[in-house]
Amino acid sequence: MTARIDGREIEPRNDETVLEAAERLGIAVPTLCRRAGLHPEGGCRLCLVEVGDSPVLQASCHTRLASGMQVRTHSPRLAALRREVLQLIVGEVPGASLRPDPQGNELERLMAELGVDAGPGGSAAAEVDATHPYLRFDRDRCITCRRCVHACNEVQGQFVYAVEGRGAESRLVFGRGSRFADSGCVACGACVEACPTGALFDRDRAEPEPAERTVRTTCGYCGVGCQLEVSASQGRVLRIRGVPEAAVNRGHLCVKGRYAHAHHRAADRLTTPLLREGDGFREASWDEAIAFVARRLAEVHETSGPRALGAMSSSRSTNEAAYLLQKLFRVRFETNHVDCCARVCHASTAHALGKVTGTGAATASFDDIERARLLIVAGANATEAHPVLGARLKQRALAGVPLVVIDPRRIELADYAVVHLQLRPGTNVPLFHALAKVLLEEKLFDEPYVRERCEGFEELASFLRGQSLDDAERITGVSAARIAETARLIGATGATLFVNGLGLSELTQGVASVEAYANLGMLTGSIGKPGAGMLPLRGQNNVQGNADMGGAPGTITGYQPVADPAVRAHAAQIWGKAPPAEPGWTIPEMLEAAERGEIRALWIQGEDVAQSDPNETHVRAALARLELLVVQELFLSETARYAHVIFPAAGVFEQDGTFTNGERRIQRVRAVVPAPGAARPDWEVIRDVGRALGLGWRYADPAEVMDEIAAIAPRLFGGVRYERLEGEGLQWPCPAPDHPGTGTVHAAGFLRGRGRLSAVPYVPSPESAVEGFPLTLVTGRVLDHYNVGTMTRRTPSRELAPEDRLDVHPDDAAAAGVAEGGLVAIESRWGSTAARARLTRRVARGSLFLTFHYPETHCNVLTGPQRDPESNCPEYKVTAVRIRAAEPAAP
Ligand SMILES: Nc1nc2c(c(=O)[nH]1)N[C@H]1C(S)=C(S)[C@@H](COP(=O)(O)OP(=O)(O)OC[C@H]3O[C@@H](n4cnc5c(=O)[nH]c(N)nc54)[C@H](O)[C@@H]3O)O[C@H]1N2
Ligand SMILES: Nc1nc2c(c(=O)[nH]1)N[C@H]1C(S)=C(S)[C@@H](COP(=O)(O)OP(=O)(O)OC[C@H]3O[C@@H](n4cnc5c(=O)[nH]c(N)nc54)[C@H](O)[C@@H]3O)O[C@H]1N2
Ligand SMILES: [Mo]
Repeated sequence: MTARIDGREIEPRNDETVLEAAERLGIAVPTLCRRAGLHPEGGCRLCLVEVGDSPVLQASCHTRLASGMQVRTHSPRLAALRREVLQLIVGEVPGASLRPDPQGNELERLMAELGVDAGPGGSAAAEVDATHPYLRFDRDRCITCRRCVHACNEVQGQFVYAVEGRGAESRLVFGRGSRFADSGCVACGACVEACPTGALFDRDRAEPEPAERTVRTTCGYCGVGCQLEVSASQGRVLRIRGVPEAAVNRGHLCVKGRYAHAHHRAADRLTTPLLREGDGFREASWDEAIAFVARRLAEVHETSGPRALGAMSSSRSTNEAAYLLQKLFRVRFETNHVDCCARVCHASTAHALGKVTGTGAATASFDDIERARLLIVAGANATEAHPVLGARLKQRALAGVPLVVIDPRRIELADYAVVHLQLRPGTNVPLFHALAKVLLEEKLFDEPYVRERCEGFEELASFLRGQSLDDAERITGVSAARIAETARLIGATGATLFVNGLGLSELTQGVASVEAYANLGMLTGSIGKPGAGMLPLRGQNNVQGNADMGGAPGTITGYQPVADPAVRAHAAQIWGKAPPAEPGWTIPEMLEAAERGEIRALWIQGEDVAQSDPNETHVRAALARLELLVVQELFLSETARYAHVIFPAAGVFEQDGTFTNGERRIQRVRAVVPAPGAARPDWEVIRDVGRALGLGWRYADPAEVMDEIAAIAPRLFGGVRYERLEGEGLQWPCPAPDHPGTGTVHAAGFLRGRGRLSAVPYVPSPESAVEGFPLTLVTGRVLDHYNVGTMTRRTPSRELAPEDRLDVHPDDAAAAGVAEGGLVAIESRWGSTAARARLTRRVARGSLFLTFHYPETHCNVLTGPQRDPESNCPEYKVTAVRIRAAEPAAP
């Protein structure tokens, strides 16, 4: 039976409230405390409705619509009541009349609608809390509707707010502190989005300037690929919001995506091409700079051959730029020396998953987080490095889905986990094998799946018989009992979502770690199923895309191996010339060759290798030896200082193109503001250099480049066209114009045929027992800064994390005579630096944690040359170090 709302028929749905049903009919019921997607509060009394003949009014946000119900949402009686209620609410907020909201807000709109005026107001009782660089709180506007409480708890899971007192005496407080600055707020902005009165607002909301335009685009920071609504005026980004309906982020953002945008207008942006002159640079025209680069590259090619040139495409820039750069080097300079930052990032993950499944990308999608019955997060600090996904993981754990965290540090997610396996850095392989051993021995694995879909089972089984849990305990530091208990949890659940980060990749055993992790994915029958599978959290905004495009020495666009004659023949048809057959060098190999003088010319697009690559002293020596270094950059980075030519680049808000996120979703990037000065989009400049080299490249816009990408790699991108990328983009593989894209890969069988179980032996890191260097340094990230800090340090985020901190366990600190905040000298076999100490039990005894966000610390002088033998990924996660107090501890 149907129900009726305002006389209109409606079929009640499970769990739908009267208010939601009314919305479905397009009927707006006024409310101030309820917000779609959040738990209803039911406190404001504005959404009361009449039900049947009952004299008792019902809160529509709390009443389920049942069949046969007759609801009236608007009547003279309700209107009078709502006016009265709103009048009372407004009477309590002097701010509403004192300070009109420049952006307008829900309360003001409702007052206008119901004909309620602000009345005399009152005098401002409180000062606006302006202690946070991005958020503000104006108590005089707060109606304690608790929407911010719900948003903070239910979206981000940060639990910053509480309401103290009752009735008219109630007030919003910051749970952990009296001010924003010490509230534990992570500045995701969910509360600001939810606040109906403008009591919580963004600092840039106070901006009186109206937006000239608002453009949907993709965030330029991490590989989540959140969709942004960017408002701009006069060439400047004013404010950023999440796109509410976006598949990836559903309106949510993190501190960087939402607030850290000021870098685009930094005074030291590169605005004109620069040519080296003596120890410095002189300005040049585009024509001169492009002609110079074309001529010098051609000279090096002619005199020293293809092996003397190389390129690194930027994972911060677009697919179209990455595609053209690798094409330029492969076609014009006949070299496969092209690579990208995936090398120093998830190269091991991609290599291992490629071996195991047939493609190196995630097998699952972000939405599988909500579908999963068990979540395992290994070596990924998601709440800091992928905060929007981190928040979703946290919400699932809060909802009771078991979460297992595997990390040497007690990261925030570990606080929400049912099990935290706090292994020693670099010991993933024996830990994962031990888990697999228990699954096999106790017959807790998915036998039919393994029989039908996998190979290598007998080998793995006999290898695991030779392993012991006691050895695993000794090596990893995790007790055998803990391991067995965790394996039983996994076995009892079956299909599981296996999330991973760099803690599996950036090791000499990176590939082995991910192979052993993927064994668990196959033994549990997870790969190819919804709510399960392998979900590596990719790093940069376009690192997935960069590798997809062929930013790798062994594969052209679409992971097609250069060694395959059929691939070369197909490429020759489209490019007019085949790439060479021999795979080129990886980034570390290119830098070593440069140091030897074998590589003479390098083109580095938006990657600050002088700061981000390991063993910094040698990287700098390599850069200094180059005869031609071309750098495409936003800023004079540490690397750009070594350049002979610098091309000023348009940044994320200034160019059109596409990025591909960590779930293989190709999304549009759109110019919001013009690039400063003469800066130009990367792809355009590469095209023009190609033209200057006689390639006759015509591409008028990035969409034309995408058409060629579809043609050269039809199996993955054949159906990708710009027209199809409006809205939520497309997840590859998307082989045909009518193909909807692919959320779960390998559903119908592995791309490579059978999934490959791997009996990989454990080889300890060469840094694991170095005499005289007793501590293990782990390097990685914190929430507020991004990689080498070029961008976030040019925003108010600087105030959130002004300087680097070395995380030290209190016992290790005491042994070294180091106090909280004291300067610590850190030495490895490769170099030394210093940073201030933060004493914390989040790191285990014997290990330390440091970021690479600060050029002052330049932590990569400490990291060594070791890397995974198969993926060439450096071992950033394990370095043997020693520490001592660099200044006397306070008495
Ligand atoms: N705020 C912020 N977000 C970022 C970035 C940023 O710089 N700042 N960078 C982006 C990029 S490029 C990337 S690649 C991603 C990286 O994202 P993540 O991979 O999550 O980041 P990391 O901090 O490098 O390291 C992840 C975790 O690995 C753990 N770990 C270290 N050694 C081991 C080990 O042997 N085994 C296991 N199981 N764990 C270990 C560390 O303790 C750390 O918690 O983040 C992206 N997002
Ligand atoms: N010790 C240690 N070192 C590490 C890591 C670690 O965990 N520990 N992680 C490694 C990882 S995972 C990564 S991905 C690397 C990252 O290392 P990088 O790639 O060097 O780091 P980013 O800060 O992302 O810097 C890229 C540069 O791109 C520029 N840029 C931004 N947008 C654009 C654009 O559109 N066009 C152009 N041309 N330039 C642009 C920025 O100004 C910046 O200078 O660092 C690695 N280094
Ligand atoms: Mo990365």
